[in-house]
Amino acid sequence: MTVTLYQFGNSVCCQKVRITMLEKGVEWDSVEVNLFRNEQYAPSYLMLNPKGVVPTILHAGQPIIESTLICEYLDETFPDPPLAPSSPAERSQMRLWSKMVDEGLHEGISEISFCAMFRERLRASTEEQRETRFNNIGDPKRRDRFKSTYEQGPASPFVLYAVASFEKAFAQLEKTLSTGSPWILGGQMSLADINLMPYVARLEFLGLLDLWIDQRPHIKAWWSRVLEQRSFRAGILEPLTEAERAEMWLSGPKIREPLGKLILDLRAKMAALDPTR
Ligand SMILES: N[C@@H](CCC(=O)N[C@@H](CS)C(=O)NCC(=O)O)C(=O)O
Repeated sequence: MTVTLYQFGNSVCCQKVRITMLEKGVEWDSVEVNLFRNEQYAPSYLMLNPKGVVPTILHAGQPIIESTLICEYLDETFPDPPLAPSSPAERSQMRLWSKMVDEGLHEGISEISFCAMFRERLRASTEEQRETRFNNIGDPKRRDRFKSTYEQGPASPFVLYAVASFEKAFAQLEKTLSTGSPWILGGQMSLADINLMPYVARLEFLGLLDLWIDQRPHIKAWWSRVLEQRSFRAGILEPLTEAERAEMWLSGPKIREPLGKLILDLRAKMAALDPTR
């Protein structure tokens, strides 16, 4: 039975679902939900995904939403090769990594991407178009975040939270990989690695990744391994259009200096709290 993926090109959550399907050898049909044309709020799409976000998959007549849950669904439905460890204890470790992505990095990358790219785009639109865009965001918390970042750019507290969640995740990743394992949970790549890949890739495409990983050799080695994976290339690199690459590559450097400063300030504060770090 075919899988239908409702997606939008450069969306990080769609990228991790594509990598999972490629690892599994699952073929899919694609339906574009154009986020810039607000197609995520079309009543027919809201019937599938009441949150009005991508991705959604439709399989055996059943819509499945939430990218982390979609990847787990795919792993259970198409068991070969397994992308989750067999022991419950290790699976709970894997889900801790997924939670870190879902509860911190996802919001973080939206903020950083918004600050670098979409802010420019919104600036170029009319006051009326901007208000419509903000009013269309159903979740008031999310609306406040985007408004704050639109108005204050890298000085928005939400950008600081974003920088801090990546700093915390990368510190944890470096420590985990320093045991010598090639992948987060040991010798096999798992959903823990896959869930992180699009978020690290976005920082790379924005030309900002080195700000976090320059002094973290184990992450650099992990990242080189990721770049060699066929599923990563086919799921993230190849579908990117020239325009998407150019937009990321040209806009990231505009926020590089303030972000670099935020990271250094944060590290200084952490070191003052815990001099053994
Ligand atoms: N927790 C959700 C988050 C989904 C999400 O935020 N998707 C973004 C694209 S990466 C989206 O559809 N945004 C819609 C919008 O900006 O209106 C998941 O992992 O599936």
